[in-house]
Amino acid sequence: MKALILNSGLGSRMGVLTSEHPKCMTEISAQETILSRQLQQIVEAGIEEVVITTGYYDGVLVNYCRSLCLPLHFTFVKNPIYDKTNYIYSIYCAREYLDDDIVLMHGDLVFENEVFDRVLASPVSCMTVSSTLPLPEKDFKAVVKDGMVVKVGVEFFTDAMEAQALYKLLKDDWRVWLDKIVEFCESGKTKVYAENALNELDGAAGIHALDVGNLLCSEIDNPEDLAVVSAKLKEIESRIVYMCFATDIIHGGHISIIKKAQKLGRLIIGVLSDEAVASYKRMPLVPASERRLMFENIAGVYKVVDQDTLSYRANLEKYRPSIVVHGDDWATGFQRPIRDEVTEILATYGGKLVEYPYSSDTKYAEIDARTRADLAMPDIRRGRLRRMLDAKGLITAMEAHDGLTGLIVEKTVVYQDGGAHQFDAMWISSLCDSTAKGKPDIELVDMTSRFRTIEDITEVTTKPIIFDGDTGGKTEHFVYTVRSLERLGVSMVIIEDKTGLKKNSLFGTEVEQTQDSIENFSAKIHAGKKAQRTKEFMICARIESLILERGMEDALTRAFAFVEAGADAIMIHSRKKDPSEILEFIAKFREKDKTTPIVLVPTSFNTVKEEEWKECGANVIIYANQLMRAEVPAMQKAAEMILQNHRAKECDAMLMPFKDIIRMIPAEN
Ligand code: SPV
Ligand code: MG
Repeated sequence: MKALILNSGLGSRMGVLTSEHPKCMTEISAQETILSRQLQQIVEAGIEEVVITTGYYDGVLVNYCRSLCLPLHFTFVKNPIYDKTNYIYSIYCAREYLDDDIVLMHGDLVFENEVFDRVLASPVSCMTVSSTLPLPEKDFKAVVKDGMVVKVGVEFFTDAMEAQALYKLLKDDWRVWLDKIVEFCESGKTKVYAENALNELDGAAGIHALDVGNLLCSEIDNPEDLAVVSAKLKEIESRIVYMCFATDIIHGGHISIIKKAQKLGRLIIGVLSDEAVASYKRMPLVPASERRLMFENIAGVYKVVDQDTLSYRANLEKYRPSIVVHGDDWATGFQRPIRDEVTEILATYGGKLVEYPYSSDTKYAEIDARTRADLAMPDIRRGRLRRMLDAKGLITAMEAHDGLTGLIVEKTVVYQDGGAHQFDAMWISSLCDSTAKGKPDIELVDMTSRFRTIEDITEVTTKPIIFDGDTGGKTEHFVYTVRSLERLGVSMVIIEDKTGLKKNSLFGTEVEQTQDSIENFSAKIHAGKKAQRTKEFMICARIESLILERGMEDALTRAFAFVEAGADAIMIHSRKKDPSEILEFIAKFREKDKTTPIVLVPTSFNTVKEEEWKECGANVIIYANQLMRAEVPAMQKAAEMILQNHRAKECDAMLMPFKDIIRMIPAEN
């Protein structure tokens, strides 16, 4: 594709403004002339070849073009009789350089970037027209029939639209018009418009009308036009354009959409907070503060701001952008409500949404896959729990006891309110790990086996892991456990302040259970903290006082002592249905300690919703056994049905179709 700019004319209606240079060198702002703007737009469109017809002050024009130092290859063609002919003859002079697709523009034309983008994106030959501007008395109008331009000239008023000499012409269509131009010039018709030749073709050049409405696309004929166009340009350039990003890696697809958005005005980029990103996809690899820096360092980004929620409302109300830019992927799917809210807010003040096609390039999908693979690595996985806690305030963990349940925790997503809700972490429960092996929950399944379960899960997932360490065993053993868990990429171990033969807490006082002394248990925590090698690993002290009916005071005394001993978090447990003792504990603990995370396992006291837990000061909610308790009755039922019917047919209805289960876990490639 080549650009052809017609700059031979005298520009006599500009008065003194063209006394020393051609009209195209007229300044339209402090930084640019008509020509420098056109050339910059051509460069940004990726066009490298420019043919410029010259005449009036041709030497000045040529020097000026070279002085701009743009990455363009210029061909200057002088119309030697520019003062006696019209630009049809200039094109004729340049004809040997025009054997290509052409974008043709008059040298006095100023258009905003969106107009040029639309012209270049047109798959067919086109001319810019406006269906909304009034028909000018003396300037070009196009007669448009069935979307095609059939005549162009100042004399047409019927079926006509305001038109500007900005064309994209595919090679074959251009050839038809150029042949006619040649015919005209060779028969002496050199004082007419090139469009007079076009009009004789009766639409055979296949030029479509491209309606640019009220977007800026105007020629500058006189000082009044110059004032109007300059003012409009100023307004366009001070327009605020807003985009929001959640990504932690910037690739070519992002840069390309940013470049497009920059052309629409001053680009403000909103960086989605870690909490908001984690709520709809995953904890970002790079925290928001660093993601801000990435965008601040992209040339031409006007400003980078925080966006704290998935909803754009706060920032749209604050910055009132004229344009919001987004990929078109959110028009369907779970982000639709966010988009609807954006369009609704923009409509209240006349802003508009510009959507560009979402890049489904496989190389970007590969980057995403690689990022996911990184998330599974121990060093990257381990620290994410702490970061999520900091970012979200409250996180949820669901029990996983093997690779399959790990995958369910990893992949289950529910779309609500424009967000995607999912579990933040996985809980490797001693109860479920033992039950899966048909063993009682009495620390019978040894650590080697428990670590094997962790590995089965880490092999196929990326979410952070909270490990149920039972009592932690002997202090001398616990220090080894801590380091092994760190190596496995586990983020937190929870150990309970019991000693002797541990039984599951939900038995309560129905079985004999001994609570460890504050001193012993504090020493165990202290030793664990001293042994750990990574700074992010967390040891959580679990307090059994309420389970063993030792009272609130005992629970609180222990909690403060264990924090003092180095515990990074505390877990308070209860087997009552009524959550009030837990709520009382949280309130009393928070009177003195505002920061140490509080972990809950609301198996019995299951009526309180996550948001309420967050409000009252809890930080980690563990769903400790629900997947196991869901699978056991389903399996028992299937087994019974087969036994009852002496065949499998009857139980088929309650089973996952065979074709689904064999495809559920795709092979890695
Ligand atoms: C587990 O899941 O193994 C626990 C939590 O320790 S509870 O069963 O409630 O004691
Ligand atoms: Mg347990």
